[in-house]
Amino acid sequence: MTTYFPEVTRVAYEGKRSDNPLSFKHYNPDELVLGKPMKEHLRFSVAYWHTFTLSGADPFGLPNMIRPWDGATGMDLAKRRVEAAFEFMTKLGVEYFCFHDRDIAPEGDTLRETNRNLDEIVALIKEYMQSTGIKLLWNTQNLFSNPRFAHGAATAPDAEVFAYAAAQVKKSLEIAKELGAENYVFWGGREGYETLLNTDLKLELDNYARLLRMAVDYADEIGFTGQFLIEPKPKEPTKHQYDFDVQSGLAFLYHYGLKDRFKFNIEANHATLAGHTFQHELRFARIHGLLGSVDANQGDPLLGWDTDEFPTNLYETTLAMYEVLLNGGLAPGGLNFDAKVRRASMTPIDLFYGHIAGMDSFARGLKVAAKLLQDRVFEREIEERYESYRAGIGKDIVEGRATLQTLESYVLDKRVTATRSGRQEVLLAKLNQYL
Ligand code: XYL
Repeated sequence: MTTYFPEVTRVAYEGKRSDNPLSFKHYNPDELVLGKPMKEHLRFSVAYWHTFTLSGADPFGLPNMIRPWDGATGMDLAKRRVEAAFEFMTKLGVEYFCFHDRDIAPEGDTLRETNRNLDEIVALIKEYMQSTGIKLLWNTQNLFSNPRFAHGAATAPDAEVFAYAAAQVKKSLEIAKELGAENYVFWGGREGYETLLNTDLKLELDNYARLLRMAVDYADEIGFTGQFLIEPKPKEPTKHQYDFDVQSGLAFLYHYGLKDRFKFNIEANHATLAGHTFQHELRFARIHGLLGSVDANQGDPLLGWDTDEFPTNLYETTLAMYEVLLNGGLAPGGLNFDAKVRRASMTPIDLFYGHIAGMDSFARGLKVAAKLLQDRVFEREIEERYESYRAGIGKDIVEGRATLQTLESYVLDKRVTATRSGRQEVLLAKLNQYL
């Protein structure tokens, strides 16, 4: 049997004093945090596309990644990638992975041929899943790379393109069922617009909702019970993506009656592209009971696009895990590394380094967040800050007894001021103390 990563055995926890770059400094899978093993809190997943199909090509340069499956083509390439993927995940100790339909098998001349290719690779993946115990966190459909999707898929002006997209979703749901996917993702791809001058906005939004409705109906029909997830992103590739952020996604789900079937898959770099923090998007989804899963990566504050870097910012991973803990965990969702090594990190071993950096950063974030929660650092502050709503006039407001008249009589002869500090600086310093 071919070995794709001979220089790596099994990445193990060696603690923070180790200087072995192929070891974990913080991620100790079975260590208990708040009574639960770290691996169950974190549920890490490898993104097939960034790790096994990325070429390194960018608008300025040709493919440059050096990969142990180089030289193979077509179905042979697809099979070698599967073998390499399971070797990689086993050596890294990651129990989940995610893919788009087009990541795992090449397209044929017709959809029928393409689906045949998929069937062959899915059967191979299934064998590897059974022999390794590695599970599918989610799969999804790529409705954006093929030129037929230049104007969008469900939101394309051409009904035949809609039909093609729907057929792809059907097949991907069958794959999800076959492989026991725990979730199923819809990221908007090219569902958005470039200019309103040629766009029937209402029809496009209605059609997008129609495709999502067809997907949940078909899932019910075939008995696929995974959690459906919407992944917001404000822009890129289109100027305006329809699933802009969690707040606008919520309006969409409510408006089209899809709220009970979908939760959110939140990506850190998409949050920052939308002008929010990662924590904002997680919090917004969480308080509505719709935080489903996370695409764990980070953007670069100096660049305006989706750089999909491996997450290493401990402030972000800490505050993310703080939300995840308050959410009661992510299961059946997880932390999927929708992240790629930089173009200059072109050697195969860099794939391990990237994931190790991300896993350690989230493990450290988990430990810090757990301590912050145990000590109720922010909870106490927030409780005190809003204490006026627990008695008197505040209680009347939240319990619905107050009216504009009763509130007017309450304040008419009072001096109402704001003299209590928000203590932001104290809290930031406190956070630093825990890090
Ligand atoms: C691209 C998106 C995708 C989704 C899956 O910005 O993050 O990779 O995660 O379609």
